[in-house]
Amino acid sequence: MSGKGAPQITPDTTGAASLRVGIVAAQWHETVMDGLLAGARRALDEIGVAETTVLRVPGSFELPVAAEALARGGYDAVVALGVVIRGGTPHFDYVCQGVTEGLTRVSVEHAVPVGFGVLTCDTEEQALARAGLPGSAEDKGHEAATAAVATAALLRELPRPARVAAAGRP
Ligand code: DLZ
Repeated sequence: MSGKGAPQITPDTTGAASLRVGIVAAQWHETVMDGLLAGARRALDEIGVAETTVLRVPGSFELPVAAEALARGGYDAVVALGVVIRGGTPHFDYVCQGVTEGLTRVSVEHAVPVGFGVLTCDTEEQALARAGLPGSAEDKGHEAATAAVATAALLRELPRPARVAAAGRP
């Protein structure tokens, strides 16, 4: 995918202070992760989100279980951050697939938006270019946090019965 065609997203900040947002972040590839995490925090500050919890899991494969715990715990949105860099074995594909499917499942089953800030790259250079660091072309942590909160604000507009039904709760 290229970054071309990305929208300019401006979340409805009304009531943003009351949103509970969780960040789940892996620890592999420290420099890139520092950039993603800083970008996500900056986005939440700009929007005015007051309450943020950060869970640092070992690797990206552990992101879905942490996201699940936050979604189950009543958080309004989750931002998932990780960096997976292709190696010489099929491991990359299994980790990427597990994370993507796991986060999608959490989001849909709980009707809680999960911002997808997981970089899946062939090289570290590609990851650095997307990390929101000085010299990076893109800031995927900021994008993921903005998308998650914008979607949470949108869902909050729905009548409560629709939200509860979407999450499959009685
Ligand atoms: C094992 C592994 C490898 C090889 N590469 C990465 C990576 O590039 N990025 C990442 O976030 N995690 C990696 N991991 C760790 C797995 O995500 C996971 O933490 C371990 O397999 C333990 O479950």
